[in-house]
This record gives sequence, C-alpha cells and structure tokens, in this order.
Amino acid sequence: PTGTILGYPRIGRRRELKKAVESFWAGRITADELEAAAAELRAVTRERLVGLGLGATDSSIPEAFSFYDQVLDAAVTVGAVPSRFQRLVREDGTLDLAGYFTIARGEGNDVPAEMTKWFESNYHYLVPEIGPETEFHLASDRLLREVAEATTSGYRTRPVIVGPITFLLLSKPSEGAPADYRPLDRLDDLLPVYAELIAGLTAVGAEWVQFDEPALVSESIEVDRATVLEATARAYELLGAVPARPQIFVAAPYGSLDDALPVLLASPVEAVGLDLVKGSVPELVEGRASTGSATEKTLVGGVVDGHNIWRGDLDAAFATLESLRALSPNVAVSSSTSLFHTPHSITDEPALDNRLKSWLAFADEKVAQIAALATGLAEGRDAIAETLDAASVALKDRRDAPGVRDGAVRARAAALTDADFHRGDYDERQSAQDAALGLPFLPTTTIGSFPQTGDIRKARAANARGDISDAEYTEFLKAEIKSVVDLQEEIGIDVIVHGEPERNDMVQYFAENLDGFAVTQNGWVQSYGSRCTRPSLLWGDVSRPAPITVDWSAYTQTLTEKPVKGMLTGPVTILAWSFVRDDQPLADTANQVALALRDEITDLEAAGIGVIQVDEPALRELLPLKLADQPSYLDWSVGSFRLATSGVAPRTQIHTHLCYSEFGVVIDAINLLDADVTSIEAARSKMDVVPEIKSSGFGRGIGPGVYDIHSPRVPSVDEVTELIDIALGSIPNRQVWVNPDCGLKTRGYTETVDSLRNVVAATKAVRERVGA
Ligand code: THG
Ligand code: ZN
Repeated sequence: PTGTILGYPRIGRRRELKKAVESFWAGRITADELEAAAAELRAVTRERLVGLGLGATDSSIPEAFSFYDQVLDAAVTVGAVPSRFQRLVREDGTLDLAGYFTIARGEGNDVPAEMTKWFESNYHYLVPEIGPETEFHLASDRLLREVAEATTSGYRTRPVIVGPITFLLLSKPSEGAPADYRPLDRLDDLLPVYAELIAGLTAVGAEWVQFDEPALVSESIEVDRATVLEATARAYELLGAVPARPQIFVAAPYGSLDDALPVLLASPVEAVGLDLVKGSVPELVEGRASTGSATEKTLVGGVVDGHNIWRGDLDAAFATLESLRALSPNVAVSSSTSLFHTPHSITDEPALDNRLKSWLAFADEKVAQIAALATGLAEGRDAIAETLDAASVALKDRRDAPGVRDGAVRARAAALTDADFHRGDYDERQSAQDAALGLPFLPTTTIGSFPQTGDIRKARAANARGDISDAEYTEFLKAEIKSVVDLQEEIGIDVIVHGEPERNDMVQYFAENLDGFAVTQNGWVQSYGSRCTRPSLLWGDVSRPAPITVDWSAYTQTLTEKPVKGMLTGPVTILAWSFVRDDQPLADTANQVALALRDEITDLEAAGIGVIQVDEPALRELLPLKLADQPSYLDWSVGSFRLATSGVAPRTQIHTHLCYSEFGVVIDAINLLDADVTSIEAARSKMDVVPEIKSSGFGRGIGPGVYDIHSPRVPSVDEVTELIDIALGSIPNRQVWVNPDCGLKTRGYTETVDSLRNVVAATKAVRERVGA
C-alpha cells in the first residue's frame, strides 16, 4: 500500500462501542449481541475507509479493533493472564468476553490490572503482569477471526498487534516474581507465540501484519538501551524467519527511532513506520550516513499528525515524503500515530465555526489527506496540487485570523519578569497561613469533586436543551453545593470544597469559559476502556473574558465558617487534555493559560477565598520521551504553574493535586512547583511514594491519599489509620494532610459518605494518640 493509517478510532461516531460494552456490563445485552455490534462497527469502518480513499484489498486498512484496550488484547492473545484471574480461563486456554472485561475491571477482592498512560497521551492502557508462572501460549484467535471477517466481506486488511518488545517493556513483574525480575527476559519464551500468530494470519489471508513498537522511540524505559536494541534484533530476526508469514510492518509512533532504526533496517522486516511529525528526515539521513546502510525496505512516512486535529501543512508533508526517497526507493505515507487519539469527523460538528473548521482535520479528514498524498507519491505533485494548495490557503487564513494573535495577551506575556514566577519565602507564608486559617494538626480535606449524580447530569442536559432556564439551573446547583457543604460539616472535614456540580469535565469547563478555545459536540476520544473525553480545541491566544469560578466559591464561603478551597485546573493539564495549537512553542501557550488563571486566582483571593487548589494531574504525562527534551519541559511546565499561582499574598494557601503514579521522575519538579500543600495518589501503592517524598527533602504540606477512590470499596478506620501512621513515620508531623487519593466525581454517595466518615474517625484517633 502507498497510503495507510496506523489505526482508527474504535469508539464509533456516536460512541456505539461504549454504549454496547456498557450495556453488556449491565446485563442488558448478551455477549453475542455485543459481538454483533462490534462486527457492525468494524464493517462500517472498513467501508468508510475505502470511501475516503484507502485501498480495499491492498492491506492499507488496519484491522485494529479492541473491545477495551490493545495492550490487554496482546496480553490475552499470548496467554498472559494474571494468576488471580486464572480461574476465568476456560479448559481450552481461552477467555470469554466476560473474563476479558474482568481483568480490566476487577471482581470482588481481585483488583483489576493497573492502568497507566500510553506514551505522551491521555490514553490509558492496562499493564500486563509477567512472572515465572506466566506460560505464554496462543490463547486467542480473535485477530484471526477479524481478518477472516474482513476477507469474507471482500477486503484484505492488515492486522495490528502490539509488538513483542513493546509488550514486554510495558509489562511489570507479577506480584510473586523475584526481586529484579525483568519481563523482557522472557522474550525467547514469548516469540514462538508471536510466530505462531503470524503464521496463522497468513493462513487466513493476511499479506501484511503491523507490529506497534512505540517503546523503541522512548528513552524513559527502565531497561538499558543496548539490551532493548539487542532484543529488537533478535525478535525480528526470529519473526522474519517464520516460513509462510505475512510481510512485517514495524510501526514506531510518538518519536524518532534513533539508534533503533539501523537495527530494524538490518532485520528481515519489510517496512518500517516513522513518526515524521516528532522526528525528521534530515535526522534520518544523518543516521544512515553514520551506519552506511542503504535500504530497499518500504519506509512508511508518518507525516500526518495522528495526535492532533490540525489540517496542517500538506505541502510540507509531501516534501518530507519526497525527501524520504533519498533513503529508499519504496516510500509510503501514513499517519504519525494511530488516529484513535482524534475524534471521528469534523462533519459531526455543525455548531463549530466554519472558519475554524476549515483549519481542522479529524480522523476521517486525515485519511482523505493521506489518500491524496499517496496519489501524489504515485503520480507526482501535479496530480494533487489543488489539495496541497487548498491546505496552504487554510493555513495562511489561520495565521492571520482574528483571535489567533491578540496584541494585549502577547504584550502581557512579553513583559513578564522573574518576579512574576516567585512567591515569597515559605516560612513567612506558613506563619501567615497558620494565623489566617487556624487549621488543626492533620488537616482533612477532599480533592475537590463530589459524586456527579444522575440528577446533576440530568439538570445539566436539561439546561443545555433549554428545558430549564439558566436561573433555575443556578438555583439547582446552589442547592447541590449547600448539601455538599452541609455533608462535609457534618462529617467534620476541615477544608471545605463546593463539589464542582457545575463542571462536566475539569478541562472542558475552563475551555468553555476562556477565549482562544472551542469545544466540540461529538469529538469523543477514548481515554480508557469505555470512557471518553472531548478534548477542547486551543486555537488562539488565551485570555479570560470574565471571572469563572469566583461566584461559586464566594457563595460556598457564605455557607460555612470553615475555609473553602477554590478549585482550578492548572495550565499544563489544560494543555495536555486539549488539542493545542501547533504554531508556537507549548511554553508560550502555557504562559497564556497561566496568566488567565493568575487573574482568576487573585480574584478568588479578593473574594475572601483563603485556600486555592490548582490541579496538575497531567504534569507527568507530558514529560517528553527523549531525555534531552525533559529539562526544558520541566522548566516551562513548572514555570507556568508558578506564574499562575504567584500573584497571591503570603496568607493565601496554594494547593495542588497530582495523580497517576510514577512520581520518582517528577518529584523534583513537584517540589519546584512551590505549592504550600500537595496531594498525591498513594493509597493503591500503600504509600510507596512516602519514602520518595522523604528522600527528596520535600519541605511543605503533603497529603498522600489515604484511600483509593477508583474502587467503591469503603476503607476501614484501621486501614486509614495505618496509612496515616506510615506518612507520619517518614514526614514531619506538621506537613501531613489527610485526604482521599483523587476527586470523588466517579463515585456514588453511599461509599463516599462511609469512606469520609472513616477518614475523619481515623484522623481524630491519630490526633489524640500523637498530640499536636
Ligand atoms: N478529564 C480529561 N482527561 C482526563 C481526565 C479528566 N484524563 C485522565 C483521566 N481524567 C481519565 N479519566 C476519565 C474518567 C472518567 C471519564 C473520562 C476520563 C468519563 N467520561 C464520560 C464517559 O465516557 O462516559 C464522559 C464525561 C463527559 O460527559 O464529559 O467518565 O477528568 N479531559
Ligand atoms: Zn487525582
């Protein structure tokens, strides 16, 4: 194929997959009905992709479906089912659909597979667990059946599976594994299963197979590079030697392959996919010069950004493809990553401004771009000149459009000085805050959101439809806030939150209220399993036309004598969970968002709010995969947080919240945020993070979460007491705060109330025992 994509959204234009999967979980449809719904989605997808210009029978269409997650699929395919779920495995070694979902979601006391972020994205995969007990064997014929299904309906598609190196590098040692156990050491046991799989794929008619190997571009992997490269060479040597196999396409999205490229070029694989949005051709040419290896292999140029929604510079993309021909006579065009990071189609956004739309390309529009570029590769530039020129016109229109550049915003950013990034001395802040807030030893608080009940969702939807007026909706929200405040008072929480009933999503809410952003109606992107978000579009210079949260927080403070905590989302997280402009450095965009938040924070302070939390759960997520890029990222990301939070008086207490583990790598950055209080996810790992906090010399308030909100389980008073004691064992007493792991919006009220009661009871007991 000369034009292809690495993958396509699986969720469906109207989230059909989400709805079918959740119906199956709720017992409303059977496994057969779910299978039928999925088959229908796959059929619609193949037909659509051909309609958009991909070849129906030349292996251009990826067969990349998943009911939940592609890494879980790979684990289940090679028989890597964690011991605690072995009981779900049937006599013939396979799992049924219900068993598959149980690994993802847990059951009773059997915790689900751990979820973590997929490279630099807002997608979460399930971490495979590999130990000496793992017996690899081909345990699923699902991929074979999907290829056969396509063949039966007249297509020849290209099956996609996570490659063996990435699979093992993303795995963690199983619970019983010996210390220092390394999943990658099981490569030789795993490869025969992959070999059997690809032989089977040939038997059902596949002519190509795609192995996704993004781990090869990452330097943030604990295994040393030489070992990774040696394993890569061995893996593809062996797979290349499988008799009667499909041709092998190794795709390496999310960055440049660097020293892994010569390894792949020297291996028997037939095609290599290059991310030419993150990487560049001159780099490649240099790399080839240093190894001296020319290649006949097909180089698949990922020149269309799979991770963003801009129509982009198609002319430059075509030039990049042509320059790839310096490396190989066989060049094809693709997306830089799977398109599953983007929504289905811009045609599903009737409410979006037409001018803005002319600058955008969602998945379907990107497929059409790729098809055009493929035509250009085959027939020359003239054949696609109109398409290239139209994209250039749109790009120029975007550059000059009102709102893209706002003089006042730019002048303000240009005038920033070092002082704008610094608060005063911490000791002075601490005494001012002690005096202003009068909090007890081991202060208790929550992370901000309270359960988003069906009633709240209904009211929001009714207001959006116009069925209830804005005034009625506001009254509804005020009543909701009052009940959340009363509940916290009754339970005995020290720092009160309003519960965020007015927010749908913690990023989308701010995007809706800031200039420079647009939001979508149907732009759903899978975040994990059946859960999706609608990333906002950050297209122009950002500013705050009016205060956003101030009235809600001020109203909340009228309901209680205790301090109310104002709740904001930080600049890095707003960027990470939106589609951001690609025409200026992220650092500049981050500072614009930070300035808008800075105004909100000083307005909150002026309205009498003494505690303000600025969440940065995505701080770790945007950390670049290449080590050389990390220092500058940490510098601007920390800087933008400090810019947002440094406008307040010493007496105002700034909190932040981070989640999604792996703090080690960013702990110094967390310290540099200079927040007065930091709450972090810790309960799932039994406070593993506490020693890291201790050794980093973290000197300000810290609230390691004392229970896991990701499960409905209510923690006992004893469990919470134990975790508080662990924290007090390593961290000076006066620094410790007591709070849950994360926001409560995905929980129900029953378990929330019971859990918070136990947290307060445990805190009171420890206070009494330890004394202030
Ligand atoms: N907002 C955004 N991105 C995120 C999170 C977020 N990324 C990381 C993490 N939180 C992902 N977690 C979730 C949790 C729940 C849902 C989505 C991502 C969720 N979504 C609803 C669904 O799919 O049914 C839709 C929510 C809506 O109506 O907007 O429940 O908090 N941006
Ligand atoms: Zn959290």
